[in-house]
Order: sequence, then C-alpha cells, then structure tokens
Amino acid sequence: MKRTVKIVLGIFLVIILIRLFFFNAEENHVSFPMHLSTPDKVTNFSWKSLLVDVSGDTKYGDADGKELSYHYDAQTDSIWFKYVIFQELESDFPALSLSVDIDHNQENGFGWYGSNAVFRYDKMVSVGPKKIENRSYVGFNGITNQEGIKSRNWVNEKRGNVTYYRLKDNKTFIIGFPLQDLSISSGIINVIGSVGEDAVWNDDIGQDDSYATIHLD
Ligand SMILES: [Ca+2]
Ligand SMILES: [Ca+2]
Repeated sequence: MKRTVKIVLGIFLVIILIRLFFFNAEENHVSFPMHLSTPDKVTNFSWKSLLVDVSGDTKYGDADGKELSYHYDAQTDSIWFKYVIFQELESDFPALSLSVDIDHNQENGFGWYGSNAVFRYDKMVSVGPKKIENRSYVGFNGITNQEGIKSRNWVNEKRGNVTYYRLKDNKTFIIGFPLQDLSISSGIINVIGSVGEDAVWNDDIGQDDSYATIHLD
C-alpha cells in the first residue's frame, strides 16, 4: 500500500474513533440543576450509617471515602445517600456512584469493578456533576441496568432523576432519587457507595469486600 493511502486511511480511522468517543460521552451526559444551598429538611434527615472506611486508601485522586449513610423519606417515597470524604475536595468534578443489588441475590448481576470485588450488582446510580458557568451541571446523572452496564451506557434506564447536593464543607455530598426508580424486587437491597473525580472511580466506602444491607419493608 502506498504511503499516502496509509496516511489517508489512518486519518479516517482517527476521525471515526474521535466521533465514537464523543458519541458515547454525549450519550452518557445529562444537564441537571445546581442547588446553591441544601434544604434543612435534607441535612436534618435522620441519617443511618451504612459503611465506614479508612483514610489513605485511594487509587487515583483526592476523593477518599470516609462514611456512607442513607435515609428513606416516606413523605416523598425517595431514598437518599450521604457520602462523606476525609479531606475537602478541590475538584469541581466529583463522581459518586451507588452499586445496588436490587433483589438481595448475590448469585446474579455483574462483579463490581472497585476494590470490593466480590460484590455483585444489578444496577448502578451515578452522578458526575461538572459545573457549567455556576448555573447548572453537565455530566452523569441517572441509573444503568444490566444492558447499560454491558454497553457502558451509565444512564440507559433513567436520566437526570438524581437530586444532587454538594455541602459547603466540601467533604459531604448527598444524592436522592425516587425509590421506584430502582424497581426493587424485594424489600431488601445491598449497596456499595464509591467516590471519585473526573468520572473516574477512586475509592469504595467500606473495607474487606464489605457491602451494606438495607431493609426497606
Ligand atoms: Ca477511604
Ligand atoms: Ca442481585
């Protein structure tokens, strides 16, 4: 093959790869509102601690998970998770995920790719808010199911359904969403919460392959 033909084919290949990358990025990205303050109702929820973690065990960045708590709000039939990290996060692009075993059955689902590798999850809730001109966010916000996990579409089941608050201490992050969005099949679910930044997983909250069980009935 002539050198010029190879160069032209190479350029075409690079263009195709770039287009595929941006297509996937756009497919996963959602616009969602920025809340400048957190309602007292939310900060004053009766949070129940689920998992605690040590400091200094992060993989890539500064987001070092300390504690995951939850609250079920019967008034709005929504479930809320509070992530606390050890040090203030400087990044404007934190990443939070919640991997959920929705049927309390560890025999099905996918193996979790974080450090708690024995955990098997059926769905994942993720939020990756990137600030746009102090008015809104663009990034991950939604729920993926088995199909989406396979195709790496992290918001294929629900898009933009997760409410997100970053507290002023820069160490506390809260997410909440309608419980029905998980389509749970029993009153018991198992979860792992993870923190990161720039859309990259960094630290699971919980040690030694641990996960938390929540009784909702
Ligand atoms: Ca940690
Ligand atoms: Ca399961």
